[in-house]
Amino acid sequence: MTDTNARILADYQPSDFAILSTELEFDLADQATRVVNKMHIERITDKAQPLILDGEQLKLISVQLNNIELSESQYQLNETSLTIDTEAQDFILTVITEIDPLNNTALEGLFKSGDAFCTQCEAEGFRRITYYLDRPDVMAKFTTKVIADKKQYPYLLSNGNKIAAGDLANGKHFVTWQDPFLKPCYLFALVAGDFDVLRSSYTTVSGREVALELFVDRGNLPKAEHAMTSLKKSMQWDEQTFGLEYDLDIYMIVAVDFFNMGAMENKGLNVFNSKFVLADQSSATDTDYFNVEAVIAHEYFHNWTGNRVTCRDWFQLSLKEGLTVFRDQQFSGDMHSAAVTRIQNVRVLRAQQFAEDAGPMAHPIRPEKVLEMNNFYTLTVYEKGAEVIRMIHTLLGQDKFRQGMDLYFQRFDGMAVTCDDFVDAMADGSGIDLSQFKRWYSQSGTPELIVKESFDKQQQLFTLTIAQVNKPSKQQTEKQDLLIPIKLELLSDNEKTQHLITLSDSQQKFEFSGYSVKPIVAFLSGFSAPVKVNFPQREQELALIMVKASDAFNRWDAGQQLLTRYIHALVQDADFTLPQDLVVAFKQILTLPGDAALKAEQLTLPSFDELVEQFEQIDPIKLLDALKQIRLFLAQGLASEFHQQFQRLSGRAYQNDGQSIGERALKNVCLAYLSHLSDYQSLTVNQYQNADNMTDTLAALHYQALTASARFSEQIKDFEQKWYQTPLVMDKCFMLQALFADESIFNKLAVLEQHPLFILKNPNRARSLIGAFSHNNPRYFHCLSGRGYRFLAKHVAALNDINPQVASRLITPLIQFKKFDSKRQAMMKTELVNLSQLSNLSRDLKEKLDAALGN
Ligand code: B3K
Ligand code: ZN
Repeated sequence: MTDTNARILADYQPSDFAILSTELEFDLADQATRVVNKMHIERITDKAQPLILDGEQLKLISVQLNNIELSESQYQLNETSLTIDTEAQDFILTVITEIDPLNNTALEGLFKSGDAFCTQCEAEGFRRITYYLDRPDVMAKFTTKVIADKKQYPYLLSNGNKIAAGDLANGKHFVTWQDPFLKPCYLFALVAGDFDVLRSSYTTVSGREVALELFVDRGNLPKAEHAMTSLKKSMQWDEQTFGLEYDLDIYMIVAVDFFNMGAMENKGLNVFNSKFVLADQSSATDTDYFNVEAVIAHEYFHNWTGNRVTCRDWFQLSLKEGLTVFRDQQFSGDMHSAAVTRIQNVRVLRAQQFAEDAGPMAHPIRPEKVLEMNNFYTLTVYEKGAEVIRMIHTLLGQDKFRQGMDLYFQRFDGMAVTCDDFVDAMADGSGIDLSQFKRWYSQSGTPELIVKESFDKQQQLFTLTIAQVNKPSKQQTEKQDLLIPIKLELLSDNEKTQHLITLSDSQQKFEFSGYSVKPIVAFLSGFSAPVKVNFPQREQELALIMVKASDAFNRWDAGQQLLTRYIHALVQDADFTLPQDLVVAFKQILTLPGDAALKAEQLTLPSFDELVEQFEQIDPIKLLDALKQIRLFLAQGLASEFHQQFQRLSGRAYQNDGQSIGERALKNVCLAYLSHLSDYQSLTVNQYQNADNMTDTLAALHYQALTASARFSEQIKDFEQKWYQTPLVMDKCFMLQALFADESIFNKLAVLEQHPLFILKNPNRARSLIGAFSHNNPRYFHCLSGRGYRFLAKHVAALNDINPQVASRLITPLIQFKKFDSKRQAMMKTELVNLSQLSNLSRDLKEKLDAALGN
């Protein structure tokens, strides 16, 4: 990347100024909100630097220094900053700006979501509200007065505690909030609107009562209960697991329909995409319920890992995100099945993070160079970041991990720190050396482990030789050996032994004595490191691991490895004969007793994305055909077993407990296989008609779309009529149609783009059509006519003007073009080149296009 505006980690300099307090006053109006920002500023270095405040898309009204208005010659203004040449050491600066929330379609800063005003400041949105030192290591005490029309906006919210409220002239009113905690401006929030409020309270472990308030659109109160319950569970879990207690007297969550991502952890006032708040039996799936709980937990956990201790600069993002994802994954594992939660996390990592780490935007979990910070809220920073924390947890063990965390909070509460600070605290708190381990923070790419085994019968010695390969990449031509914790289990006739070994060199031998027969290795138990494994075990061994390994991840993974081998064989040779043993193994899983949710995972084939990741280059249609073949083979080989299970698990009244959820998942996996057989076509149709919950409804329609069922159009129409007024379900309706696996999809897409409810400005809606098609309809996205690529590129171009963040997320499948055959590469590249020539190309897209096109 040649852009000179890119920021570099190594260039970090502390701020020359501190902001001791920030007093804000907002007079809200759709197109002309007036923001008064009064800052108490102190010079904290002896450098004679001018004060340079960040600001974008602001109309500056006035600047006062110690109450004296500055003339235009006393400051410099440009597109991104306001510079004040002053030698003052300690002063009050008052900046008045005007902003236009109504036309803020980028949804950064202050914007309107429907009838409500709300904010999104992370990473650098605050500079779209007022001129400020918009960086996370500048922390201030905020007081915020919000003024608005009382009828339209009865609720005026901001961070902290309410300290004043009252009526004003012209039907307006005001509320003033004060946040007693120091915070960077990215954690600032303001919301104004008319809502229904679900109120409850939580008594903390030390006996303090916290008011809990959940704000939703009018009429949605019953759909907020699950979010409230999830919040209380999260508060309790953090007390019990990490000894962390909530610190304000009030915790508010507001759900809005227009939001770029999942949610935002603003101090005391979380703003959420309504997708991660609202849930009830008829409109939300089991996965939605799970995700609501997980995102509520994630944002709540940020109160300590993110807010009380925050990042020194944005390169350190994984300090709070990797750690908080790890915490929410542990929480979900404790609330549900730890094994299934782990497997699902690994699937996401392998399918998406590995792809990112092998693609043009590959970066270490602590990136070193950033043009647009919003591009770095990635699977790498979040999910691989969480794996890195998990490895520390594995190396230290539960108790020492906790000691490290305790020391981290003791040292850094109220501060803005680095990833190194975190690892040092974990090392000092536990007494375990993590110096080599730190390389995980600076090295991109997925390591590969090459495993060889040997057995000396005479010595009764079993030896594993493990090598690590860290392939050089364009961004990092030289890579270093990492410290990799590897859990494994040795299975022999009479015993199973678990081991934790650490690989620190490029190749090491590990010996295990006392074996009269060669044991079988269940390798990388619990997926103890985010690596690829090259270990050519025999099929019989994998089959044995599938049933015998103690660790559920190992059992599941052995099955996935077997399936993957056969899929690779089919890609090589479409006439490859699949072994009947596979049917036998699947039959065992299906019929033997066991956890239904785990069975559902074991019976699910590796996804297209997971498989693409394993090839250097692939013809996507060949891969899809191989997947189709194995799916049909299993469906035909096990039709009566699938049907039997399906019937056994059907027709039960909806319940929301873990077992029922697992059984629904298993039932729907059976239905998925059966939907490919002509004899069972009526099953999805009937399930749609009889379902009493969204999980079953959606599964029925989903499989109809994937098999291009003749009944799909009639049932989806019925679905649409029923849910026309419910935005979150209409997102599902668009998504289902985008998955229709038939040539006619392009006509369908053309009709859907014209649908009165297709609103490109709403990120959820944009994702539900454009994202769903390009990500989850690979056969037509990759069709040789190039229509799929053109469809995506056209919408990315439109979104470049409306909402660059969303555009930049949606472009992902196009920039990963190197994975596909040369014909497709050429077509995808053409679209990227065209996009790179857009006249007003956003920073977000520019950064990705430059990386993809090698500029
Ligand atoms: N911290 C926010 C993400 C902000 C993304 C800005 N583009 C939500 C979260 O990770 O909890
Ligand atoms: Zn987060």
